[in-house]
Amino acid sequence: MNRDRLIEKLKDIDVAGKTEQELYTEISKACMSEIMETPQKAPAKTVSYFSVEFLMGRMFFNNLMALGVLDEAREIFEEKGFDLNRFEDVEDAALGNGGLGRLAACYLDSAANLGYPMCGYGIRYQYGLFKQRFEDGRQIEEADDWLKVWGDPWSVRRANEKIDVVFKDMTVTAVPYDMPIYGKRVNTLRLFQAEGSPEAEKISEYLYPADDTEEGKLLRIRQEYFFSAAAVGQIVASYAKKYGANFDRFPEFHAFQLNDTHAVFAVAEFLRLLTQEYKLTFARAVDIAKRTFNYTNHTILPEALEWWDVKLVEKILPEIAHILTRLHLHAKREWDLSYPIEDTTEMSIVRGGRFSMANVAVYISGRVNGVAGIHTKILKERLFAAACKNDPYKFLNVTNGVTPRRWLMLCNRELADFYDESLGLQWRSDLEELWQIRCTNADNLSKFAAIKALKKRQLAEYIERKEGIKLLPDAIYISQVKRLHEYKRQLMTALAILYLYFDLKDGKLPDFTPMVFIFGAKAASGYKRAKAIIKFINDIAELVNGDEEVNARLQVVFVQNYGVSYAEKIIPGTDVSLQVSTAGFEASGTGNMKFMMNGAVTLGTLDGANIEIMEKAGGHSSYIFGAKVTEIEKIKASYDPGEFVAQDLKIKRVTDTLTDGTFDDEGGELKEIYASLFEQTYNSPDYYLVLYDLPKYLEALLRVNKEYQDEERFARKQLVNATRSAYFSSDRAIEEYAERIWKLGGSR
Ligand code: 26V
Repeated sequence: MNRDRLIEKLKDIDVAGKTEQELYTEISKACMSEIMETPQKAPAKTVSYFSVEFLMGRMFFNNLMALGVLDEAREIFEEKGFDLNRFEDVEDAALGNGGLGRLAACYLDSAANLGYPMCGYGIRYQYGLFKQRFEDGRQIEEADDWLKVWGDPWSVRRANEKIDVVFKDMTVTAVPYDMPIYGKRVNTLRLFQAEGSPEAEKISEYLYPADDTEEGKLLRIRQEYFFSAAAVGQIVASYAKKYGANFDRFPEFHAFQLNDTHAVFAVAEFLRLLTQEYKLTFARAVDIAKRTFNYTNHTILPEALEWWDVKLVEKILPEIAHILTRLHLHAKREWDLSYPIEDTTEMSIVRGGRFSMANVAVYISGRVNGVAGIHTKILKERLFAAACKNDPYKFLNVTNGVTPRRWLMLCNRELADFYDESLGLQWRSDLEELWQIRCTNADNLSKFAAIKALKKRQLAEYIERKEGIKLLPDAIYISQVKRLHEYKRQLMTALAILYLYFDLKDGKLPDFTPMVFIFGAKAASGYKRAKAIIKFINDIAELVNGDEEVNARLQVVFVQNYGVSYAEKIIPGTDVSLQVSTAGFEASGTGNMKFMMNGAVTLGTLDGANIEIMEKAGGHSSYIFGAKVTEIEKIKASYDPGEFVAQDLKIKRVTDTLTDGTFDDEGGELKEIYASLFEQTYNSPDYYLVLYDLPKYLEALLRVNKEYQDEERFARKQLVNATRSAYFSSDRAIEEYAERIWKLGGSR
């Protein structure tokens, strides 16, 4: 990359008479041409990162920053009379739905920046995660036709590298689109687009098509096999071109990472190629696979674990079904020979006529990891207990991380500038340097507080523009932004807000510091209860914001279409980060890390990476509450939410609003929520202990409210969080993967 040459190219771009889209494409292409000319050292060993989601967000600003031309480009175009901020309307590449997909994007960024060779493989969905807006407080979904207006100048179609993927009933062409990931190395994210018949093209149409029908399930299986087989096919072919059919050395040059189980068909395809095309014995092929594959688990929720009916797989992929069945027998024989006394049913690949994709992954992987300390412990003790007993060294923890480039330098340049002025530039490549910032120094504190205040004003302006709501200027900004799920307990926050609302109306909170609650979340299309919770929160927002008696002290806003770009605004402008999942359910969380990096304090439960965040920030800089994972089983044994509420009339008053006509419930949403709390539905009543933890949650919120009054002390807590966040950089996480899992040694 030649920076001067790029600057010249940018200067040569004429803005006159061009549409925003034309300019966007032209500037992006100028950057791309420089990126593509960067010379590459041939890697010794490459990581292939298989993921069904890559939540890249907007590439424009990130890439200009990575190329070191963002500021200058702004000036160049300013002079030409064009404000680059207009590209804030460019669609996010939202080819993912949450933490798992955003993690993949952060890891690509870190690997490139650290100089590790890593190639991401996934699907180039024509439509990303649906766009969300609210109508009468309800979520409305619209197709995310992300390519339509702005195109995709950051990817290159590689038609000459297409590959056929063969199903029993059709052959589909997988055409790669390569997105360069610029850093110390230029890595690639390769997304395959399905081409051929209209049926074939459906494969890369939507992210997570509904799988409640057989047709839907078959489509999901097709998607998974499609990108896994395309990637494996290409990698294996290019190896064979160099080394012939001697695959013994394959693991020296390749490490495969399965980002959850969606790419587990890659295992079967790998075995198929090695045995059928290159004539290895099955046992040899399995041995090589075992030295190549690794698996990261991202959730213990039973409904998210993948099981595919053997019959269904046989229908469209008979050979793959056959190989998985053979692998099942192979594994069983191996266990029988090595571990004669263990009952291995739990770790079986085929169980009850279905393939357990997680068990395939665990069996074949050299390393299996969880994504936070507590999560890995749960994997070892519960989900994969039998496998762990047989092979304890296979399991390890790598706590997640987030890229400080997007989540600090890009989204909070004021804070980054402050660090530059205080420390020089070294911290930018080694976040540990931030430890040197003195958090007790009055000057530092007032500078930090001024930055936080500025980011809050910027956020308020943004929300006003997008949602038409003016946030209270002098208030504590408290955010809960993440996918909508019962275990994440947005409902508990909603009930807490109602509680505060009634107390304020009753004059019971005389010294209350104004609080603004900001929500952002999409509910999965078919997840009725999650949608009901959105409606409920919007009802509460209407009640609270419209009530003159309280609306100068309490405010609620649920932003529409939350995604990566919205997060880049909300996170820096937040004082308090809500991470209140039921202990044991949030594998890690990564939003919590982004908030910490931007100096929000965590108010949360001892779950996922919160535990490690609190350890690093120290008890004084976090607000911890709620049932611990070790207590939950015991609590549930005797817990009766009806009885619990009857003993606390103030809580009862809050839950009564779900049925007493406080809110109109024409759509039956509130009834649905009420049932989830007090009746046996698909889960036991209040399965996620929303009511049980509510009193303690309120205490913690009121503690924050009180302590915020000492502004300097609160700013100190925030600055401590920001400057102790190095551990949660994805650079640290990738170093761990490189060393402990991929064994990249001298590969960079
Ligand atoms: C499951 C399903 C099932 C229905 C269709 C949509 C859908 C989409 C994704 C999943 C699996 C979700 C797995 C996931 O995103 N886990 C998150 O991974 C993060 C990165 O490790 C972690 O921080 C979060 O705690 C974890 O929930």
